[in-house]
Amino acid sequence: CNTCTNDEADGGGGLNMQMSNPYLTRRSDAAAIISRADPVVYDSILLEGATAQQKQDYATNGFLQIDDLFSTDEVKYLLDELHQMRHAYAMQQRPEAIIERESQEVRSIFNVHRLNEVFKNLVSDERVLNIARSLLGSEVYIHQSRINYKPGLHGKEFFWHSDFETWHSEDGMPRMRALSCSILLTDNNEHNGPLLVIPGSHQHYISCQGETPDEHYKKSLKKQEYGVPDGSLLHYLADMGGIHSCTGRAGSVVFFDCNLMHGSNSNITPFSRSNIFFVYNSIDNQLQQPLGGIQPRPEFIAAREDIAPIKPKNLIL
Ligand code: 6CS
Ligand code: FE
Repeated sequence: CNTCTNDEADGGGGLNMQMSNPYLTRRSDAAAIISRADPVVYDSILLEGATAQQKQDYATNGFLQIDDLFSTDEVKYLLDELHQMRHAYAMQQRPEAIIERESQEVRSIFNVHRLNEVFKNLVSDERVLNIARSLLGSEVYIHQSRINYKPGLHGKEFFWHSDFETWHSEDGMPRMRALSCSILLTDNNEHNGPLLVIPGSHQHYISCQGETPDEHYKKSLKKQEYGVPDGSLLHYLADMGGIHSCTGRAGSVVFFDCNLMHGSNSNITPFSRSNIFFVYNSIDNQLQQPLGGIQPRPEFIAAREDIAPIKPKNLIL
């Protein structure tokens, strides 16, 4: 790559990464749309989990919703844990607790699979883990976990974005071989800010304009302003795929590809929209250096240490 400067050469973890990296982003003031250069479903006959139909739906749409996977009693048990954590962490002002920008409400708590025994167990529940392993075609580990509380009245939006665009540029995640598993712990209806997705958008990678500021996560987790897709390209994707609202009862689960364009609206209803998110990453897709020579994000946002395959457990919570 005889045009890149030194920092660009080191940005992707070495010159060869720069030359072979189809997912460069935040490198200039120009946005671009690029075809996905990775499979969506990494098929493996060895790993039971998703059915053939579920794999086909996930490959086509970029997401898969399975309703009522967890019972009402299990949801209540998990919700109690959620509320206990919120109270404790808000009081302690820990870095993992992200406070809403216009209120003192807790927006998110990160790293819950390492901070809480119940959620540590939940990531190995075969009802979700095996779907993830079978879609990613390998053993998996947790790249990131978080509770998004989206509290009633004050829960603010998450603007449109591709998670992979952030995880590739700010965490050095090499390829599109990760997915988010969102477990609905309160009813997600058309009023209280459910996950909005653009079906099929996972097949297109939007390279974003601008340059990642230092310690970007201190702002982006409250309101993302870099790595935000260009409006005309968003329009193009939405014209092509439409917008789908992932509404569902508490206990339902939405699996979505790391590159699916998604977001959610603010919640002005009095009813919280609280979901827990586990990001399963293939064990063969571990983090390298972020793009552009920026500092890696903290361990509670992007796991680099103690990486090991998660073994499935048959749990009744
Ligand atoms: O920066 C991140 O990793 C987080 N940001 C968003 C908006 N979604 C993915 C992830 O939680
Ligand atoms: Fe996201």
